[in-house]
Parts: sequence; structure tokens; C-alpha cells
Amino acid sequence: MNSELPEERGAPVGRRIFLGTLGLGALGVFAAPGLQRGMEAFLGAAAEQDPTGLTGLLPNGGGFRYYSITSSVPRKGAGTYRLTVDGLVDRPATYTLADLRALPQTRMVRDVQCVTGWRVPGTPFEGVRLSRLLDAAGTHPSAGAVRFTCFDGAYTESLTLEQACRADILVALRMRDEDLGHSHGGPVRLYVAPMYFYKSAKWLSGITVTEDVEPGYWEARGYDIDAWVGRSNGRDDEPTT
Ligand SMILES: Nc1nc2c(c(=O)[nH]1)N[C@H]1C(S)=C(S)[C@@H](COP(=O)(O)O)O[C@H]1N2
Ligand SMILES: [Mo]
Repeated sequence: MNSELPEERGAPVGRRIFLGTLGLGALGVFAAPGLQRGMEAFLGAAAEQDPTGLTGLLPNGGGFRYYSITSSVPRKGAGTYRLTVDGLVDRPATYTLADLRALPQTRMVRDVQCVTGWRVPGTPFEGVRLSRLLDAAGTHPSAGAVRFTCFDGAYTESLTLEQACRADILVALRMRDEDLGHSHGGPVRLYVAPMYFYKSAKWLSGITVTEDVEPGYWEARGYDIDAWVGRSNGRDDEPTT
């Protein structure tokens, strides 16, 4: 599944019907302020009908857009969430949400920039530095990259080990000073502050240390692997860090 670009997918008729449905639903849900839970339910329902990736057109609150490459994503919370760290490491580990919350938290406020053009200024993210989890695991001398997997069962991302050790990359538990909601990739997403937002994998479930970079979902479909804001993907946006 998901082997083609969104623009190339789906029958045109189905897409028209889908967008029509979406427009009506959006009016009903987004007219009411403060209905975060209702909005998440709506986004989930919309994504359910959307094998095309067009949910990227949906507002996700506060200037964000909702993206998911899968039609549905299971909900995970304190009881069911697990993050595994494995691959070329001395000490593989599995973290619960409580484990992650017990580690030192770093809060950063930077702009968020999507490669499709939208930008959200001054967004607080908070969580555990990725470098801390990698240090705890102890990477082998042959390690050169990190691969990220998600409990949506489909999205992947990657960084070089050097990039992954930067201080401005978080395993984020909070966004805008609230626990990460499901629609933003909660309970835990990656946050790669200096790069386009597609690097910030939502619903993070696995961190695997590898020898070489394995291109992530969008990179296998043409986006740059080194996704520095303003210096990649043919764009000249203001850097976010
Ligand atoms: N698991 C997963 N992570 C993902 C994506 C996705 O489709 N699935 N989309 C990426 C893209 S292109 C963007 S712009 C952001 C959108 O995050 P948001 O839905 O919180 O606005 O998530 C990124 N991480
Ligand atoms: Mo994006």
C-alpha cells in the first residue's frame, strides 16, 4: 500500500466525493471552539475514508495541518504505549510512557515548517533528547544512522547518527505545553527542530540504530533525506533553528 504519491492515487470520482464529505464535516466540527477531542475523532473518521493522503488538507488546530499516510491509527496511552530502542546497540531497551516521563525533559520553542509551505511560529515542544536514549543504549562503532518506525504501521524516517545526536532533536511527549494528542502523533512523536516537519515522525514506536541511512517514507518518494529547513527540497524558507 501507499506505494505512490498522493496526487497519483485514487479514482477522481472517489476523491470528489471525499472532498465534498470533508467540507461539510469540517464546517460542523471546526465552527465549535475547544472541541479538541471532537476534532480528533473527526480527523480519524476522515482519514478512515481517505487512502489518498489528502487528509493533509485538513486543519489540525493552531495553524497545523493533519497528516497521516494510513487510514487509521490505533490509540495508545500510558497502559499500551511502548518505545523500543534496538539495532546496533549494546543495551536494547523498551520504554513505557512513565519511563520516558521520568527522564529529564527538554523544552524548545521554534517555528515548525512543512515542506508544502505552511509554517507555525513559536511552537513549544518538550520531551527527552534523542541523544540521551542513544547514549543509554550505547551505539556500536559500526553505527552510522538511526531508523524510526511508527505504530501506524507504515511511516518511517531516518537520520544520520551525527544528526541524531544533535541537542535540538527530541522524543517529544508534549506540544504547545500539553500532552501530545493523538492527531499530532501522541503520545510520543519525534521532533526534529532544524528540519522540515516530515522528519518529525508521529506515533513513534521504534528507534533502530543501523549502519547506513535507510530513506524514510517520503524520501523514497522524492523528498530530500537531509531535510534542513531553507537548504533542501529546492526551498528557501527561513531556518527554524
Ligand atoms: N507517522 C506519521 N508521521 C508523520 C506524517 C505521517 O503521515 N505519518 N506526516 C509528516 C508530515 S509531512 C508532516 S507536515 C507532519 C504533520 O504533523 P501534524 O499532523 O501534527 O501537523 O507530520 C509528519 N510525520
Ligand atoms: Mo509535511
